[in-house]
Amino acid sequence: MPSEETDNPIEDTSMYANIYSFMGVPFSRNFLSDKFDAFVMGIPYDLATSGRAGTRSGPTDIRQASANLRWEENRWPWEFSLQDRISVADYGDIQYCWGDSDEMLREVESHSAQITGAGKTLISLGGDHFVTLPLLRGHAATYGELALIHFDAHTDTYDDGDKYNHGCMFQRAPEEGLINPEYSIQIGIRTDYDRSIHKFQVIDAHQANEQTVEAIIESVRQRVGDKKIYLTFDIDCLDPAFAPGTGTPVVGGLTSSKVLRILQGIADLPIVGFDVVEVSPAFDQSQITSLAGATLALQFLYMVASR
Ligand SMILES: [Mn+2]
Repeated sequence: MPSEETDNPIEDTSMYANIYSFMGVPFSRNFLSDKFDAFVMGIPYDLATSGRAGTRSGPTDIRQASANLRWEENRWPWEFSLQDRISVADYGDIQYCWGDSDEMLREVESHSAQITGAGKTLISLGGDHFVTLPLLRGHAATYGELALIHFDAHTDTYDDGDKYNHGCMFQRAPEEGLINPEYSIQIGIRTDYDRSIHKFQVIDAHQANEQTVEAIIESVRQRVGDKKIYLTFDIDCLDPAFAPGTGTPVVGGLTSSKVLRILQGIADLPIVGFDVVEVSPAFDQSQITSLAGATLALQFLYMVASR
């Protein structure tokens, strides 16, 4: 993994050769220079998974699937070219001793705090959803308490005291003062949670599938107010038809078309950080899920570029 700036020496927009970085952008960790506006960072971690593991391979497979998206100069339906607006680098993957979740937590928090502290936007590729906890710590260190826009089949507000659990982050994050549930919204939920103590607004999967894109966008805008926002996207928000390659799939989810339209409709909100998590290539078919993950990460970059 490059530890200093190295411009990609290979000018190749091929969809099948020289596939290393996300969208073929240069590898760089030089967040202090003016050269780059945004960084895409991989977190190959799956030690907090409750069910099927495998998300450590997510960043690599998402990068490879992103090659399918390289040829299109103006990504449809955006009416501009990403590289005309912002400059993006691939930060590579976070490294930690295998098995050492505490080191992963420290590394992710440190890198994300430094990148955002330098005024750069960070798009992170999981990894299981537990990686969002140190990402929120890093972003909150720069921006203070955030609103959360959370796409998921699960609320991830469970806390049975486990130290490492990819279902506990949004119980812990408010306790740590990283996010405020009163300004936060969860979309696509279709698993049980304790409604008597739940402080997040929920648009469950049935509601999200019935409501118009415009109505969902309006609910998000109302909820977040004028707070700065972190957006986390568990790929299992999508129906398994659109994202089979994930650890804890739940049927009855959203379509990829609908979430792309919702995201485009909230592009102007002050979202300061993004992640897409829980892509598990070993359970994927024909890279459907990795392509969905890559497309979402590219959508996040276009959202940033559209402002
Ligand atoms: Mn989930």
